[in-house]
Amino acid sequence: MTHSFSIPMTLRATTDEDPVNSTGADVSVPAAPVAPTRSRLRPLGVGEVTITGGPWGRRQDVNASATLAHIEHWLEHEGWLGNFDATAAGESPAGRTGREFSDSEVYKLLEALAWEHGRSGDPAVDRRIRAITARIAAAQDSDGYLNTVFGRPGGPARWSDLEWGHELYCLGHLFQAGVARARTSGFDELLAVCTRAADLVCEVFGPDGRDAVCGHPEIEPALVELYRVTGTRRYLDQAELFVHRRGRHLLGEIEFGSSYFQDDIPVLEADVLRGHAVRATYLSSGAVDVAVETGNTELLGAIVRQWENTVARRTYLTGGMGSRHQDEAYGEDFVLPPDRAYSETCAGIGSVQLAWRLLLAEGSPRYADLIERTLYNVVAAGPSDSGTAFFYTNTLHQRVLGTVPDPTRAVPRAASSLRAPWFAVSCCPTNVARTFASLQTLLATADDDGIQLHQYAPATITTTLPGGRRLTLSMRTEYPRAGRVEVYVDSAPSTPVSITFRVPGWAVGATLTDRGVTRSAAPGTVTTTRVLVSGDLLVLELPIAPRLTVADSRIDAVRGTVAVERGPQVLCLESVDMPDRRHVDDFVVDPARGPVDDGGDRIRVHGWVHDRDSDPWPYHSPGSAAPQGDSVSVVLRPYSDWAERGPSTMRVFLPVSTPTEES
Ligand code: FUB
Ligand code: ZN
Repeated sequence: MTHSFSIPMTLRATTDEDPVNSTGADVSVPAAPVAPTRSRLRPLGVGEVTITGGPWGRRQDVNASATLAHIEHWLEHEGWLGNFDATAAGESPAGRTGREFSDSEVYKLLEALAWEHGRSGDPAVDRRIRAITARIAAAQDSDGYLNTVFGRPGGPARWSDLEWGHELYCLGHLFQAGVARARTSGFDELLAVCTRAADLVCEVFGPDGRDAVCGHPEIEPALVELYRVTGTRRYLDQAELFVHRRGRHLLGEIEFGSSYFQDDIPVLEADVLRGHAVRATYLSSGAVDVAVETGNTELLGAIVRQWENTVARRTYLTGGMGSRHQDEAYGEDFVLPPDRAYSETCAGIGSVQLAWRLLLAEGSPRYADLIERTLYNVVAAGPSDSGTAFFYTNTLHQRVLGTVPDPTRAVPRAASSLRAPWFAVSCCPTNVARTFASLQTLLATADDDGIQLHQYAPATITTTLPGGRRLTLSMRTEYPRAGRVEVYVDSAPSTPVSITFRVPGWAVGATLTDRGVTRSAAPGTVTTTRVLVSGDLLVLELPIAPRLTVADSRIDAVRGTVAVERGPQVLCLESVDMPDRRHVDDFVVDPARGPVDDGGDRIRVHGWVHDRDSDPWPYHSPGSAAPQGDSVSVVLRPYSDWAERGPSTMRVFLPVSTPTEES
């Protein structure tokens, strides 16, 4: 597919206020994780959008009241916070605990706390941030170096293992925490720690320094954001260098091959995301950031091309990415087996981050479609309702009953049968926490003409459009349980304003009603432009009746099956909902009878229960298999809720009864 780009106009300054407040923070920059100096759409900050209820509101509340403290407890319990104290005392790395990248979990917690503080203003959260910042700052060397593994007496030298050491990766997460803090509370000690470290990175890896990259991309988007916060051009230049150095085999040979860390093909030349899925999405996010800030349309085009091919060939129905367990990586095109789905929660988050950047750059609703799919079916599936247990991988087919993990111990790595409180590699819980703490920033954007609504949730949105035009909207909805989205105008300028609604790709038959006039709204976007007055109501109706979905026949692993979706949610069958709690693999769908909405989150499908346990050989000539068994109907529920009721077998893709299998 060919694509033409222009990197669009500046949309930054939109407030009447003094652009620099008393803390030194630039208040014209949205308090959001991604704040381009120019882009087609302008992100809104944590203070401009408030989620007031619904499933996402509940997730934010649980994140604030349970998840953040849970994470801090585990960081102390495992000694990953204590590593900073030991480093400050000159005692590390002897007795150091955790993997080489455990510093990054502390930084991701800090980032989550910063966004949460920006959301709630809770002084207790502010105190947590200050306390953790002090421990981190104490561990920083006088020249800016900061890491609890490398560069310590008796330990490995600085930058001595770029393939696996994660030093730059960890600093990237530190910078994102510093950016979050600066954008929500102004410049403080944390940002000072960041700039000291970033200056050192530029010195060591700059144009005259080491021609090298980190084995795990992450510092690229972080340096761009640090540039956006501080205005220090060398941070952007350094990010650009890192992006363009990759793909030139600068990293040493490893068992998974150089594609694992995207060092096989230069970013400009690659056609699809490959290798380790988190690494790929983080690198691509950084490449978009660099492209947007430097006006590099070729680079932006390369990432769009890779994104299109990845979505078309390497993405699960849930939005999940990665089908290879061995290296947490993308499989070849159409290798998307549901029972081997790796679909790491972090890869889902990385995909959201990438799609969000592309949405800001280009404005196309297709990016928000993928964000919605991934938020509902990967990011929401990761944590439990309680916010204190997590999936690391997100399988689409659980064949064996899981065992309940010990709540007092970290589990080895990517346990997928039931959510666990903590992992030895615990990247996912902290990633979920920072995503939920800043989730409201994904709902809407602005441009010179008005507001674009990308995600639907009960919320208030208030912003200032160019020319000092204040606009406040309230969104009321029970989405995704119901498809009606009401948008009330609370206050508006006297000049015309555009309100643009995203119509998801699956929402065929949607309508928009404005001043009593209803018009149809095809998938894509629908816009109203007029002078709005307080009390005006716009109503978007999205058809969310459950629907059957079949996969491209090249996804061989799910041929002969159907999935059921309802609105943005992928549904699944769990054995706790089977007659007599039978194995989900015993159920076969009758495709002649569509899914029926049973009310609440329950969708019913009809089919048969097979009893094939006595079959001595699972292969037959067409038409000679055992006859279908009892006719039953079973309840499907949102995939994101699976395993909340204890050990269960589960599947998303349900086999269809076909003439070739049945007699
Ligand atoms: O390597 C750091 C993080 O740990 C990765 O992003 C995850 O996939 C996990 O391997
Ligand atoms: Zn992870």
